[in-house]
Amino acid sequence: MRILLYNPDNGVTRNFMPHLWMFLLQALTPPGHEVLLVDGNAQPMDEAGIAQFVREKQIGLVGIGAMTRMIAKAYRMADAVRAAGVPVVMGGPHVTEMADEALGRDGGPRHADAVALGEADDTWPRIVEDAARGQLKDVYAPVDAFGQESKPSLKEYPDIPWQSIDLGQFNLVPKAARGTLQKIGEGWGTFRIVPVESGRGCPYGCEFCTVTGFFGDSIRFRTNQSVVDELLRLKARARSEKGQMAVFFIDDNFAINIKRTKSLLRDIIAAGAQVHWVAQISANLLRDEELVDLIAASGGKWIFIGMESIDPANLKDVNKGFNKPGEYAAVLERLAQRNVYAITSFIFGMDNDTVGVAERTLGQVRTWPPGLPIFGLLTPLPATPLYKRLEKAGRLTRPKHWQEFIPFAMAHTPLKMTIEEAHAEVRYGWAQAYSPEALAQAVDALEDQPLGYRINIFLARLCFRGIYFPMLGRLAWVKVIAQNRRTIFKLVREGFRPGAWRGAPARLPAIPGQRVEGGEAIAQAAGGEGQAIAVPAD
Ligand code: B12
Ligand code: SF4
Repeated sequence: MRILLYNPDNGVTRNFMPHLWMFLLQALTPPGHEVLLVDGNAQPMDEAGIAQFVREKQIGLVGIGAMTRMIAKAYRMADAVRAAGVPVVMGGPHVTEMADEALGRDGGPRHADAVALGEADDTWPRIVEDAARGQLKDVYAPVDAFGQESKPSLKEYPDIPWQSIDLGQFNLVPKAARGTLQKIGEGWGTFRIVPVESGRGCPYGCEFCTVTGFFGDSIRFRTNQSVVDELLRLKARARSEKGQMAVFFIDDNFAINIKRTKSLLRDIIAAGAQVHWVAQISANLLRDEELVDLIAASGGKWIFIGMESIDPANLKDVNKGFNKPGEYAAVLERLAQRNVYAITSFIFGMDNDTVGVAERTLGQVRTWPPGLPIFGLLTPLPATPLYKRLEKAGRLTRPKHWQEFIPFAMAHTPLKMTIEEAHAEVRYGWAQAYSPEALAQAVDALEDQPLGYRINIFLARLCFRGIYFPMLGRLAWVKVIAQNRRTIFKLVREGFRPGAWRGAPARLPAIPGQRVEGGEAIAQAAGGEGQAIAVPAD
């Protein structure tokens, strides 16, 4: 049987990184079946397009995975596939929480023939075999022989064959430049950001987050060896195609067990498996100097930190009191001293937020080393404690907000400002943090650093700007380049100055004797050429 795994586009930004679930399920598919992957962010497709695709390729089963924000598109695509006579199985966080919606058991139309609940590592082979026999069940739940919920241990993690998978749709280097760039240094003919997981689960249970409920609070890790081997395969692939690979460790909290993270990073260094990487780590875990040393030495370049708010009362409200705004500056400085920078994520529209929260937050951000601030609105995702609290209090204004997804729009009323005021705050945050002046300041703040770093922070900021201000068309890029022409000219002029590409490499050495290979890739890793991303709450 030929299977299509499809991830819908998010409708806001382009793809900068493929979704891991597709590669994982592909690797877990029983022999005898062929699996094709289509990521809508990289290969845009509409309903007619997918129906034609499944007919032309003679697909026997379509698997669709989606987050809440893409679920409306996912349902439309599923409907088109089913109308073409091909069964659809859906999985991922949204349908796990809203299985009845996908199966049409809540009074609405049915979109999926089957739903895979939770982690599907163990159920997927069964789903494929049932589909091949034409006997798909409605619901596949990960349970053991006694009917108890079971979670894959990750100790036996499949080898994702990165060396041979078709990654054509995920090259971030524009076609026209590939030939020339292949010849530069170790080669830049391809640049890919690849998701790798080293563990699953987070016990913190922040009120707005799906993760603790979905993956459970028991944390599971792959073996160090399995992660190291995967990185080595990725490096080999990059070398063979004269390109670059960067990794996004998609673990929700990459340092949730500091001892184990240190041991993994040491093993990566010992095996020469360093690539440039990004990971999500909560601020409280970055107090550990040795951890930060190892992050830098093993290739860590950007750390995503879910700061959420600079107001301790807000943090307490959402069960994230372990975040201490008083220590944010020290954490960021500790990273910056090792040339590791931070993607700092903030949520507005929290219950203690009042008008002016964006400017108050920016006031702090401006005192920190330059990074990539991002701003979102508190969103009640289905089945989260936040959703339940707001529902009980009658505060949801759009209880099924996913049925008509609107980017950056509240679905409930905050306590101390109006919905419109919350929207204005988020707009202000983006507009100020990504204005030409703010970009110029970020570049200037790194005056003592090699030019490459400064170019990277500039490019990353340009790309991140697109999370809020869509930059999907050529015209949008031309406009933004024109607005930032002064900084661009400045960087170009400096490029011709002798010694411009050298400079104090890091204010603190990483671990002596260790060297990370490759170019300064992670700024692109964070955004990618002509791409923009939106990042999770951490
Ligand atoms: C990496 C990541 C991203 C990446 C993008 C995705 C990518 N290219 O990988 C980035 C950083 C861009 C991102 C952004 C956002 N993210 Co995000 N992200 C994640 C993260 C950390 C890892 C995803 C992952 O690969 N997990 C590992 C794989 C193995 O798990 P999985 O995807 O769930 O797949 C398993 C099962 O769900 C199932 N499955 C999944 N799909 C399918 C399909 C089929 C057919 C079947 C059978 C099974 C199946 O099988 C898989 C194996 O067990 C998750 C949290 C998490 N730990 O999952 C959040 C998460 C998915 N993100 C979330 C959110 C909210 C966002 C943002 C909206 C945040 C924001 N405010 O901006 C944005 C939106 C992005 C956008 N523009 O669309 C939420 C989604 C909750 C929900 N109900 O939708 C999560 C769960 C985190 C959270 N805080 O709750 N994210
Ligand atoms: S927001 Fe981050 S720290 Fe909080 S529960 Fe989710 S993954 Fe864990």
